[in-house]
Amino acid sequence: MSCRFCSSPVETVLDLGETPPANSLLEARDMEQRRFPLVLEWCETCSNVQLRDCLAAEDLYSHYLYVTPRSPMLERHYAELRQFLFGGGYLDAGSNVMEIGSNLGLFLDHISPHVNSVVGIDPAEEIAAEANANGIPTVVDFFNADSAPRAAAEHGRPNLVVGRHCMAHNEWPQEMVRGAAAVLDEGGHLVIENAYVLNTLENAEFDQVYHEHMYYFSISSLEKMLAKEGFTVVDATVSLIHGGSIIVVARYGGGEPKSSIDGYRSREDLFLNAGTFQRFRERAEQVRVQLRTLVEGLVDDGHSVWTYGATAKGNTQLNYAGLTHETIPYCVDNTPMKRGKYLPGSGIEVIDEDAALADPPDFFLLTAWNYQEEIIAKVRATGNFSSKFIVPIPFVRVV
Ligand code: JHZ
Ligand code: ZN
Repeated sequence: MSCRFCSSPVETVLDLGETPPANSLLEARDMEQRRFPLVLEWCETCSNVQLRDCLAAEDLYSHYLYVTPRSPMLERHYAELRQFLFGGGYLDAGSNVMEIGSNLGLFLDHISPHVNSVVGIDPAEEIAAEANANGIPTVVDFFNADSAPRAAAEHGRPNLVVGRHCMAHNEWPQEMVRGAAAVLDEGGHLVIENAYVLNTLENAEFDQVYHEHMYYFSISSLEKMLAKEGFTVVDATVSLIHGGSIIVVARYGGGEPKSSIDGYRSREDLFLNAGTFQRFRERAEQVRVQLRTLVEGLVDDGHSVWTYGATAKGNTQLNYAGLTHETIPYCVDNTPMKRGKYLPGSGIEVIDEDAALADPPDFFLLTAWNYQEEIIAKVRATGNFSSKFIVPIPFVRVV
């Protein structure tokens, strides 16, 4: 296979086998599921890290089940992101903001009191309908150079386009960048937030690999893609959200990068090499073996183990470790749309948080490890001090 950005040959980093798409939860456990290979590759020439086999966006997102959770950690993140964007002069009270893949519109809801206007574009019909019902104007569409100008004609031309955790969700992310170029004037900004490949590798987050994630961006790889469409990366910051994310600000029509960008580039140059990818693969294999051994051992000894968080990541963990409903009967999740459904691959039944907290298991496997503190605090606040938590990433441990 070859690099989708520069056509050079690529190397396989990690092969997680064939799995169903992570957010395709099942109505019934015995429903037929299509499986697709999950293979991560690295291009040494341009430092792009990509998924080998990409599914069509229509198949992945038209009936999407991921809705942004209500979370204090996310609320804090929105406030920090707003302060970063206002502090850098990328947003002000007169700004019009357009969000790509806005989901329920929680970020737009957060910033709307501080700016002139907001609009979201999201292909998931049911979720966009809910956003509109909650007062966040949301257009049902994939974001590209056709749909963005249509939305701008109806809702106003944006000064800032933001795409949070969606730039990697498409085989051809350039199309989203072209959509931003089609609606921004010179001096307008495109802000991209995405899981940061250095964190993914450093923390052995092999579970960030699932079919929705077709790219594992660095600042260097984003910079090259953005430059082709007339954007210059001028600023960046990192956040702990989702296991470590980068927030990159790109100015349309050129600009002067802050000196910090050089620092990111040189760290990436140093870190992205064959040895790093080999260690990543070895650590993923270690987690696979340890997780399976620990959970099966606990269940053999008569303990109950459920998972916490019907996450996309969790499905990669469970399917790679070969854990199913035979050892783990339930997954706890507070998303109404996921309740009563079954996790793809493992067939684990998703149950409501309240029901689970009333009659908890001996162990929770924290498949939503990115919300570790928040979830443990929530469980303890119900008076449950007995359930222990298995945290799988960056290494398997019980807390
Ligand atoms: P969460 C998703 O990944 C998918 P996932 C997507 N592809 C992506 O890129 C990242 O997000 C950013 C539940 N929960 O956000 C809600 C509780 O039940 O880690 C969610 O289903 N109780 C877009 O799926 C899940 O956990 C709680 O208290 O790996 C969290 O999913 C909290 C805080 C969450 O993402
Ligand atoms: Zn390449």
